[in-house]
Amino acid sequence: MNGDYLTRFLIHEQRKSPNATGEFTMLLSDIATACKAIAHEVNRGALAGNLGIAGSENIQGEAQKKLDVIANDLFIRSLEWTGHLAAMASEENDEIIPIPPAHAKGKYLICFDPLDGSSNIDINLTVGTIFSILRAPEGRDNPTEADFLQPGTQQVAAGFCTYGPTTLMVLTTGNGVNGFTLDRDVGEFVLTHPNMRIPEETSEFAVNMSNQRYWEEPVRRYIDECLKGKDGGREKNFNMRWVASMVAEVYRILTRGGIFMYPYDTRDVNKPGRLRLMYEANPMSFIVEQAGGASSTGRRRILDIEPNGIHQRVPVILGSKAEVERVVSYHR
Ligand code: AFP
Repeated sequence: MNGDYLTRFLIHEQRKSPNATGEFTMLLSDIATACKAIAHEVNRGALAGNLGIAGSENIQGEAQKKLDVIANDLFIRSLEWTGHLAAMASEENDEIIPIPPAHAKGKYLICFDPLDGSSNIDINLTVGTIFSILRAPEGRDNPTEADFLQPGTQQVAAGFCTYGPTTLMVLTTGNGVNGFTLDRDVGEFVLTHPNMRIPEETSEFAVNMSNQRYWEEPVRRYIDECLKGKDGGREKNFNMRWVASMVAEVYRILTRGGIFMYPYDTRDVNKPGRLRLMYEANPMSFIVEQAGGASSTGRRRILDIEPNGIHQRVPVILGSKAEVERVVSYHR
């Protein structure tokens, strides 16, 4: 209940599953520890020489920030020894990350974006970590990339942390969405936002308007109508937000509703969208649906997509159900 530490909440959740072994609970607790370690490095920023670029690139061809690399290393090192994971997949690593032979393996796979919103680091805006947990196939000692390629409906848990004015963790294990605030004095996450729900209606949209000329017609029509508001046939006027950090946008939508869009982009057929399915779109879609919202590419439910690669990109339209359904209807 409200005010509980994360550990007590996880044990309470575990008791709802009669044959739970506690392994899943321990994994979530270890992920929370990894996020606290990342929060510490993010919050030290320039004081620890953590700002600026690392001088390397990731598979996405994006210049890595120092904190991208620091967060990635921290997340991997905090989880590889736990014995709960069979393998990992990271935005920052081309291939899947095997568990070193020295450590026991577990029954879960994790996909993660260690530091989402990196373009915001040097300007001191909210960044975060996103993670998605899948089951590893039974009896497979060394999972392959193909073992990760499960539709989002197969996720057993998903969550994200925001490193902003407060450090917050949002988590779903399939029984709704709960938010936890880090109490730095104690060093524990505290349940402060139980049972988060997304209002079905909204008058706030989030999109990077500078890409407008690359959108498909249904998205252009929807945004045009939002911009015209009551003067253009909609029953209300709209407000706009764009933080360029998905964790911040999704958290805002969980607290007051909204629609977030990184839609299909005609620039590069190999990049149907900017956001990655396995460690951005799927975990956020699981969370949004568990909070009563909806999440679609415009043409199909994101959680139903059969992945074809761990770095696959998809268009993303998620948030308040009524607005997402309106955009989907325009695609028909
Ligand atoms: P970075 O991690 O490279 O900053 O990308 C963040 C992100 O994947 C997502 O969090 C934002 O919503 C989106 O990209 C911002 O994209 P633009 O910079 O094109 O607006």
